[in-house]
Amino acid sequence: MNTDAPIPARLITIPLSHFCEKARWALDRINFPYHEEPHAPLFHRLATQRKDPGTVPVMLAGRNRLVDSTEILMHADDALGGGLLYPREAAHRCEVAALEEWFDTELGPHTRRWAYQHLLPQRQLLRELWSRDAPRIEARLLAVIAPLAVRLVASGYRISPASAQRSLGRIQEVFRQVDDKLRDGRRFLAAERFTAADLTFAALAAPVLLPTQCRAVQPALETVPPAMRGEILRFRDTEAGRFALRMFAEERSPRPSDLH
Ligand SMILES: N[C@@H](CCC(=O)N[C@@H](CS)C(=O)NCC(=O)O)C(=O)O
Repeated sequence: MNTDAPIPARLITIPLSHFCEKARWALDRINFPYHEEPHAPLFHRLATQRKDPGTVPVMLAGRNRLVDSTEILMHADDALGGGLLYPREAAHRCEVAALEEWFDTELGPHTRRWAYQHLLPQRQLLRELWSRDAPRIEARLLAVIAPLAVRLVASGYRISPASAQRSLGRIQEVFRQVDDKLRDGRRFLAAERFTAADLTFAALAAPVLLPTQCRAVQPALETVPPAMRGEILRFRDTEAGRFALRMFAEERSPRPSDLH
């Protein structure tokens, strides 16, 4: 037995979460050894610690406890020698980090709020999405606690028709600015090659695009309410939307089980 084999990190996730897809994609991309521990919402709190921020992804890697997706990407990149997700050159690295921060704070929370506004009333669909890939016991208990989870999600993310409408405007503005960046024909946002900036934009835009290659749990386009479907088709038909879909198609390697 090879006793030097690295112990895989533990990645605690909610399968529906696009921030978790950001971390998962990064780890898959650079072959960082990890094992995913998916949980239904609320149960993720039992898998994390009181002193954590309460969100996932959380990654436990050796003695390191990373409680934010950006920390996870930076740690994994560093651990494998650097230069994989973030350019080594300082100016480029700063640009990638700034774009990642912008998408984390401006895109991710608004795509989530917009998607939940459409999905919260679809109780059956929502429960199916929250249960998928979760431990069986949690999926069963969701039948009982789903109404509480819906209330907590609605209040925690301050979801209402008016706030979702404002979020839609904020997403459209990010897409417009990304459209502008891409206008000069560049293939990637901040460097000659794929970086954490491209990955973060695509992963956090996933709720408004539903890319086929996305490994977060997501609804099928045909199953979402017509107003949501119409908006998704409009986002897919923008430069930024096409860019994110291309990132998924070209830069998200297939899962091993899809290769057979
Ligand atoms: N800044 C955090 C945000 C992560 C985040 O918001 N995660 C959401 C899921 S998309 C979460 O865990 N929500 C559950 C909760 O707040 O209880 C990161 O980048 O990791």
